[in-house]
Amino acid sequence: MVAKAGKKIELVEKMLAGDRLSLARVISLIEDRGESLPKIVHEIYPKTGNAFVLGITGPPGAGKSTVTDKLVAEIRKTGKRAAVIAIDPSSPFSGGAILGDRIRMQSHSGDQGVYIRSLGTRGKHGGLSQSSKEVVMALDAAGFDWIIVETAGVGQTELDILKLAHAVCVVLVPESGDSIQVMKAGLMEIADLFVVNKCDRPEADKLVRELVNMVGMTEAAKNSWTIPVLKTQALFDQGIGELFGQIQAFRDFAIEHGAIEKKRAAFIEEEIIEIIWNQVVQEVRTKMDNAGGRKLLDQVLKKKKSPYEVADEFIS
Ligand SMILES: Nc1nc2c(ncn2[C@@H]2O[C@H](COP(=O)(O)OP(=O)(O)OP(=O)(O)O)[C@@H](O)[C@H]2O)c(=O)[nH]1
Ligand SMILES: [Mg+2]
Repeated sequence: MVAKAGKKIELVEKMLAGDRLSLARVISLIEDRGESLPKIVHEIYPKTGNAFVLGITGPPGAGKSTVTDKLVAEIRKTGKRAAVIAIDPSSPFSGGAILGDRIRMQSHSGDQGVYIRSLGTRGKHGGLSQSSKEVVMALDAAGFDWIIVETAGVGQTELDILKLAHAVCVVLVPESGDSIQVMKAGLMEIADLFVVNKCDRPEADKLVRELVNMVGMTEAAKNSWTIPVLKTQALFDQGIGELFGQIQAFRDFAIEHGAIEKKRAAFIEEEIIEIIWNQVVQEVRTKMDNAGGRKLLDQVLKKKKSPYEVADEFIS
């Protein structure tokens, strides 16, 4: 897995020149995690660093894709280019979300300044976060100013968003349950902005009040940015302009305070560690597969040695 200098990958060159089909193929190559991956990243990486990455997370069916679709329209009004990645769009709530997302985002089809892509479930090679991080790199290099990453906030995925987003917007709905649940889900720690969507439904104001209270309580700890709680009816295009305004305000604030630079550094460090980690694991497996490893394993299976003893022996 070494990225040697030499012949440039034609596909990447075309992608950098703005060819969408090449971009799609580069993304597939990143997802497949094949042999060309290091070279692809090698060529893409120097062109990155311009895009602002916005994570949109929240419970299944909260309206994340609808909000995203309307945000893309706002971004386009500013003349900037937007890419959307939907990660693991597999919620049963909206019935085959990949198709659903396509339909919802159809308003942008034919717009060269918009690119939409769904990323499949966790592949067998490497984690979801590494692929999605490298796909973000590709989109950044391809010249998209905004990259919106949608993840369904269930379990671990909502934390994955922190590994690649410069800002995180948490979308909730009146029926999300009381705000104590929100706190439990750890969303309070990851949110830079809260959106209460589907405000056409009852109980919306109650959730807004609770969130505002909670934000107030944690404010002292966060000591800077006041997390806004915004009301939207994404389906009816209500409140989106305001939301985009707050997202831009957060971006400006974060840039001014050096927070984006810090995040970039942290993401790259994580990426390097992941690359090393994957190679080490690969190497250990290969060595384990050798006769010696097999013998050691047998000794553990026969209870002659403990796993720790064998691990120590193996390392030395
Ligand atoms: N009443 C109402 N419905 C909405 C609103 N926004 C979105 N919806 C609907 O809610 C459903 C789910 O919306 P999505 O945008 O797919 O939600 P999501 O969070 O992306 O869903 P998953 O990706 O499956 O987790 C769709 O039927 C939308 O039309 C809103 O403001 N009010
Ligand atoms: Mg969705």
